[in-house]
Amino acid sequence: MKPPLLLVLHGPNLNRLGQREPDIYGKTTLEDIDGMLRDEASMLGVSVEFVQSNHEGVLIDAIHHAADRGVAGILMNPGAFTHTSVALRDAVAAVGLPLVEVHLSNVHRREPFRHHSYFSDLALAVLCGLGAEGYRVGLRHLAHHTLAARSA
Ligand code: CA2
Repeated sequence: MKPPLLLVLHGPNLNRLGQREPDIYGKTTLEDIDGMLRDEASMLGVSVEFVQSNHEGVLIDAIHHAADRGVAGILMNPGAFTHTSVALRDAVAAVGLPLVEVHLSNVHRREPFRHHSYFSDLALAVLCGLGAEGYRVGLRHLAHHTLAARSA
């Protein structure tokens, strides 16, 4: 049997990680995070694919495409779209894939407009404030959930 395929989605501006605002987002680059997740995925027995986009429609298309290809779950940091995008939320709800939401920073310690997420009530789990480690924990949770669902 083929290993389950998980999609990691990175929202707007996350391609600049490690280049600015290290006090909030840390010094780790997006390439570092993807590399760490690739290693973690091979230990967990899952495959991973990565998409980063600064464009809402590209992220929506990636979610639709994931469902059409039999992707088993999504690990997503929607970036600022977390707080603004009904359209991206609707895409996640429409495909019904298991979602884990991750944020590098603790959004609840920040400005009030970051306290609401359009995704949290759809998510299996929400991780925030753990920095890059949150992605690792999130991937692990999603992999265990997916593998358990498959053998049920
Ligand atoms: O804490 C997170 O992971 C966020 O999702 C990051 C978003 C922010 O809008 C959310 O409220 C919380 C912003 C990502 C911007 O990333 C940057 C990276 C380097 C330099 C500047 C921004």
